[in-house]
Amino acid sequence: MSTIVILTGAGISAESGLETFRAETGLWAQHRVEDVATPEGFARDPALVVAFYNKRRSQAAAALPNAAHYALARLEAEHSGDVLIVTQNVDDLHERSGTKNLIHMHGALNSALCGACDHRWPAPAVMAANAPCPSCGAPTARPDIVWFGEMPYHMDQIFETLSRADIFVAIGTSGNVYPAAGFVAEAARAGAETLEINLEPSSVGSQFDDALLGPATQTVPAWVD
Ligand code: BJW
Repeated sequence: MSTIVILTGAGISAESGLETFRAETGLWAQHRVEDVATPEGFARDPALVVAFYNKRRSQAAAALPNAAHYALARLEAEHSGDVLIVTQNVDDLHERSGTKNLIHMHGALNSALCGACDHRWPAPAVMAANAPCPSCGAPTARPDIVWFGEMPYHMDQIFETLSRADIFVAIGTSGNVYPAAGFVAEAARAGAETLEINLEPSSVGSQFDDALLGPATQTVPAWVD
């Protein structure tokens, strides 16, 4: 029974209408990373950061899973071994398409986190800056998002699964952000076959055994079926 690890990035949700980060007109062309995706940016201007994630939460809520999300859910349901999907995305389109074994390594728009006591709770549709934590009462609620310089979630479980992976597939991610960009090397070291599915080769594309180029709504169902 084989173990399949799938890493997804913003490209899998692009055809659901959610912007990627590094496209010419993507999120990083509209906002300075340092302002909206670092703990220092949040400390400087919490209202700006909370507004950035409120807008993205409402866009994600209005989006629908696409054929690529559904194909991965089908793969998980039908594969006789383990399938782990590790997403860098903070939208909930994988779970809404039926995926169960899922890790949100960069956090989730629908979750709030207390910067003081680490308590988590469901984020309201519109978060307020400096809202109180429902557990400890400190005015330190923040989006439950992993910003630059912070430790991504569930790294032990991810590396443990990569160490016994038979197949590793990266879908719609540019390979610019670590530690996710290093997963292909980790999987290859463990002896896994590696496949990149993307519109174009990523920054770490040469490290994969194979590539399937094209829009995810076509390439992912074609690979799964
Ligand atoms: C399609 C498509 C279609 C489009 N079909 N495909 C120097 C060297 C190494 C590391 C570092 C370094 N200096 C600093 C670091 C660490 C830093 C880092 O990597 N920096 C780089 C800039 C170099 N990383 C961190 O700080 C991380 N933490 C960390 O490292 O902790 C220490 C640690 C050490 C060792 C082990 C473990 C931990 C934290 C990173 C947090 C990233 N956060 C963000 C923002 C928050 C989430 C959010 O707001 O949504 O996460 S940044 C942003 O980039 C977001 C994404 O999840 C992430 C990746 O982006 P993604 O998904 O790849 O999107 P794009 O836009 O880049 O690419 C889209 C792709 O889709 C493209 O390839 C298109 O071709 C494709 N595509 N349409 C198929 N239809």
